Amino acid sequence: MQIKRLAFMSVLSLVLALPPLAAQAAGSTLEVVKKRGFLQCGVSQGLPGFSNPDDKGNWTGIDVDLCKAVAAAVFGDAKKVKFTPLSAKERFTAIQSGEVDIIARNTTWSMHRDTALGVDFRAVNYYDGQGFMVRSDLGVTSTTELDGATLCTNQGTTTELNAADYFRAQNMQYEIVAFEKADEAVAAYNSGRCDAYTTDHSALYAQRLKLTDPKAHIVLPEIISKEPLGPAVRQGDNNWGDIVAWVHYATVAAEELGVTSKNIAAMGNSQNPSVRRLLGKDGTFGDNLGIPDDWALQAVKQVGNYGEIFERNVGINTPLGIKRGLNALWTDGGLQYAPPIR
Ligand SMILES: N[C@@H](CCC(=O)N[C@@H](CS)C(=O)NCC(=O)O)C(=O)O
Repeated sequence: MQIKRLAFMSVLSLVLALPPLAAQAAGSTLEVVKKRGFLQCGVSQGLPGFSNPDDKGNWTGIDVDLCKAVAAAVFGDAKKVKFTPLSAKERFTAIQSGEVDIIARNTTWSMHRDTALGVDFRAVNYYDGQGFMVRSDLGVTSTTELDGATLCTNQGTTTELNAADYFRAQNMQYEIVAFEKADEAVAAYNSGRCDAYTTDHSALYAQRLKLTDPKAHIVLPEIISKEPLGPAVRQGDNNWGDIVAWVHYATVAAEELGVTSKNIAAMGNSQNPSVRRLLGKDGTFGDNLGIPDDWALQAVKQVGNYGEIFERNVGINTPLGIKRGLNALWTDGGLQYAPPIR
């Protein structure tokens, strides 16, 4: 009897020791964001197609749109977001310290970052890989011809580490010149300081636009690494991570279901159960996340589905001119796939 009583007491004290759900939520990122009235989003210092400010300070890009979509889901207003430009080196400290609520900064999801830096990666909004760019008149057509090359790149990136692995595996010599600011790396390459510029493939196309004569440079065909780029949040706030991940998935699900920013009003009358759940007509999916039930509707209406976001920022009709490739929907042979909303 005594033992039973003790066991009951210890279960009871455990239950009492756990703060109620509302109290747990009080210090949550969602509550902080709601109280502040806007989302604080960490982005790059300027990478066309991903996060790039114009002269008036308006940011555009695929990463910028992810944050706008989260703001639309939380506040019903995609404009309720401020952007903090971060160098590659600064980005993890900024999320750890609470300076930003999310980093959407062409950041590679790697095991070390996910497990040792106090951050959680929750989705991949752009599947990429590392490549090299050289001046066409160098006469090099493959990375296997880069023995002895000097490479310009950014500090604090996976790029430096991959280059080391690749040249070692190929038994080739190289010298790396790494800069804290991306613009310094581009300027150094542009002035002939390095034989090659190396970074994520998408960023090569973006940075080539900044060169004096973009047409005088070619991107070599090899991809030497996997760079799944995605948003990261502070470790330990699962609800906030869920919101960020599911907002991305909602944009992918919308593309899968043929829901666009243009037809979304008419889609509200759809009897397709998947569309109805996505748009918050059936179920309590928003409520489960702690945000309004029209969360996904607002994200897609104000920012677009994944295909619209991709095409607008980096797609074939933009200066970057990138094909969907790995970022096509899984139904088209790509890797973009949304778990079911049900
Ligand atoms: N995906 C890689 C590279 C990310 C990175 O910082 N790339 C540079 C080179 S293009 C960049 O975005 N620079 C833009 C900036 O710092 O504003 C990583 O996560 O380490």
